[in-house]
Amino acid sequence: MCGDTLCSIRMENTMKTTFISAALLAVCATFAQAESHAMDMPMAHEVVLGDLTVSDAFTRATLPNAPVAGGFLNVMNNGTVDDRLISAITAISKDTQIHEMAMDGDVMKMRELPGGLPVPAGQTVTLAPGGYHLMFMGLNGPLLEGETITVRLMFEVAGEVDVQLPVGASNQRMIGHGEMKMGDMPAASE
Ligand SMILES: [Cu+2]
Repeated sequence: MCGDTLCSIRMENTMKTTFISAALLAVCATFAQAESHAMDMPMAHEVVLGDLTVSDAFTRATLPNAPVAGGFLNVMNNGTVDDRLISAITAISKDTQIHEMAMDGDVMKMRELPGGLPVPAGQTVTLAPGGYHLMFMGLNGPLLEGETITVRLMFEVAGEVDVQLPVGASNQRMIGHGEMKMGDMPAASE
């Protein structure tokens, strides 16, 4: 857990003295504790799965009887093989779909991507409010700001990975940022 470079160097240099090593291990343990404490807070983090890096995942708080919620994240494909997000599943809802926003006449509507969402080699695909998103259909209960939900993503090539989505404010637009302006798309429409 002690990923700190300075810490690693110190560890190497002090292997000759078990007493000092033990002291430094204690320091490392303290760092590790600080890190794990920080993970309790809603914050950006990354999950690596093969050539894919999933980052900046979040969802948004819902009203008590809201039937649906959206899930948002980035998927970077660092490899040379195209991949595809084929499905997602979570305990918070009865069904999870992969949606896109598209114009239907002059009305913006969302619809399911039955074939999943391509993640081309060398590219980053963004799921964000107003664009591609995960749609949690049939919520088992409200999502409360400050909580974290777990969503399992299934990719055609890379396989499966569990991603933590901190629950942000009902109008959060992206991770680490807050508010959208009044009159923007309400959360209930996504
Ligand atoms: Cu949707």
